[in-house]
Amino acid sequence: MSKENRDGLSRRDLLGTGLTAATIAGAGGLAGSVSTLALSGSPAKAGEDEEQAKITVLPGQLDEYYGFWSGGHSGEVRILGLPSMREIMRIPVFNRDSATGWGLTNESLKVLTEGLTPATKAYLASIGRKTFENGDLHHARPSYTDGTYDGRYLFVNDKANTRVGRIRLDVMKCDKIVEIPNAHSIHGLRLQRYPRTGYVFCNGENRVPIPNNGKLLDDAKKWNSVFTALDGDSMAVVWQVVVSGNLDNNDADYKGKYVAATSYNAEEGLTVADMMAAEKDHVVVFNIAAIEQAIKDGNYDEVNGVKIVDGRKTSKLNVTRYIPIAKSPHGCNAAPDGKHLVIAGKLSPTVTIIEWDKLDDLFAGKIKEDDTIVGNLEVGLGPLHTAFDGRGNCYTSLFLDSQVVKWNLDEALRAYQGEKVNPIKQKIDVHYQIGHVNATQSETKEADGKWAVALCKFSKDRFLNVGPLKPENEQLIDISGDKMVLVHDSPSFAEPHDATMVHASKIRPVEIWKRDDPMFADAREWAKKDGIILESDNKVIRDGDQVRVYMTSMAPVFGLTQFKVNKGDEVTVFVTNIDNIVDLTHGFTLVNYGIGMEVAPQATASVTFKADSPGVHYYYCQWFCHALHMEMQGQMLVQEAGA
Ligand code: K7E
Ligand code: CUA
Repeated sequence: MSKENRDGLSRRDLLGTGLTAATIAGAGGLAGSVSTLALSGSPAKAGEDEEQAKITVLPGQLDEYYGFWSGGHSGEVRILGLPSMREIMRIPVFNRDSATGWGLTNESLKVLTEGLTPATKAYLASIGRKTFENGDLHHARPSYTDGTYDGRYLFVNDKANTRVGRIRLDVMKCDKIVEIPNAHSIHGLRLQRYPRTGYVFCNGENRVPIPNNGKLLDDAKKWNSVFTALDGDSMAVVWQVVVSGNLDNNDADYKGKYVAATSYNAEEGLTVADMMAAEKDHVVVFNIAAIEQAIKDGNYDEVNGVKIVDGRKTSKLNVTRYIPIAKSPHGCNAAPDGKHLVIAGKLSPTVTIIEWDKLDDLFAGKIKEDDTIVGNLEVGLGPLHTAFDGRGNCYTSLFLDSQVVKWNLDEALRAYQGEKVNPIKQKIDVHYQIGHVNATQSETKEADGKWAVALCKFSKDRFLNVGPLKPENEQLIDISGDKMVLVHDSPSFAEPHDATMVHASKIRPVEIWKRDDPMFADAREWAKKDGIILESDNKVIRDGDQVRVYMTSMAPVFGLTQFKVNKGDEVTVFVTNIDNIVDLTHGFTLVNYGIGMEVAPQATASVTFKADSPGVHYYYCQWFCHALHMEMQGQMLVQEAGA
């Protein structure tokens, strides 16, 4: 590793002391301040073996937690095990996936297309596409019942193309994607915690004309951000609220009454300079019952088929409140005590604590916005997100300082009352420029304070050099004791955006598909029409120039080892894996046709294509399944017209 860089400083030489954190910040042109606290970033030598033993999951042993990782602009979700940090599985969502055929199969294309708006479908058709090919998945949140995880679903946002997806945790596959009308770019995404999910709350980040149909282009003052409530069961948009300013992150309380969102650009400007003009921005609070009442009372507009309630600052409807906060707030995290909400300052070196229960009085007009604030603590530079350990401590990521700061919530409340306490307990270096921090079960009433994960935007020199594009770095921190201890570095390809860690006992995936699964309901419909029994028939059905090819797969043979079609036919191949054996997945890859798909045990998968390339085309099973896996193949014969 070269010692020189643009600053004439080696990053590696600069690790591990308080001075260096400030030097890095300064060298990078970032505002620097020397922390007054002693830092304790590197694992202490004594006890290091003990720490490594704690995170060692021996071969054959299982992890204690599922970590659901947001894949950022890769568009996917990854499942890691904690504490080993082993990547166990990838779930394609907004991306394409060569291994599983996500984006190629009829089943996945249905998920990827059915929830798009008519305008988007028309636009995509005009450029010859069926769906978007990219996504930006920032936040993955497991569903709740009564304030803790219930193992049903994982909801995810797409900042790039204004969508929300749902992953079924029984099969670990995405089963629904909806585009959110009227909003522009879904960023913050959190879930109703009580009584259950329930609502999925989605922050539309950018301000646009509503409807965004090519009018009002020069009148930016009339543009707005939109907050959306989806029904997590049906994935239908239930209602929207127009707000003032731009929405960033959000979170819901533990009583099912309120959602709060950080909001920047109170100025409603278009340029960064305009957006930074005012001293204060806001936390927008949404009163769920009041919004539902406004809808009942008919106090809404209907735009693109969605009921929109006016929640701007000027609204008389009493559905929102704007709590002034230092400008450009970012993270919005409900504490597991059920009482407090922690807002991270981003540009302000502070966290601000809001008490949920005071919001009743705020909406009743008994107190002022500022009266809901019960704490304000200076924590360091660039505070972004906060995690909790269930023992009253908070862990806030500091982007500019490249640190995680541990502070005590109760002491922060007391300090705000004037008591002489120092709520800051420890700061630990992380590498480097941390975005999210999260901890095991942190976002539930069962926060258990075992492990935290620092999701760092830069790895710089922490791993072998792989060229100009470096991996990011996710770091495991032991938070079970008095002191945080950094115990593990994991490189990560774009992007370890955020993660939620769920105790393994909460997640109960199946081992084998059920034959009546909704994922392949369409295939069952086709089979019924064609008089086919998917589990046993191997037949070609011709219907004009539409050809449906039904076959089973059972290691190591396809039920059909050859079929013939005519050039120009529209062919649909249905493969049903009749192996009733755990971990016996087959595949179907059609050579020189750009087709490959996964067929897991007891699943049916299908793909439709035009047989425009004549000749002999082999298909084979690409998923290793048997000693004779190589021999698991067949041929599609495509006959030239008149041949
Ligand atoms: Cu902080 Cu998109 Cu979660 Cu980025 S948001 S860090
Ligand atoms: Cu079936 Cu490989």
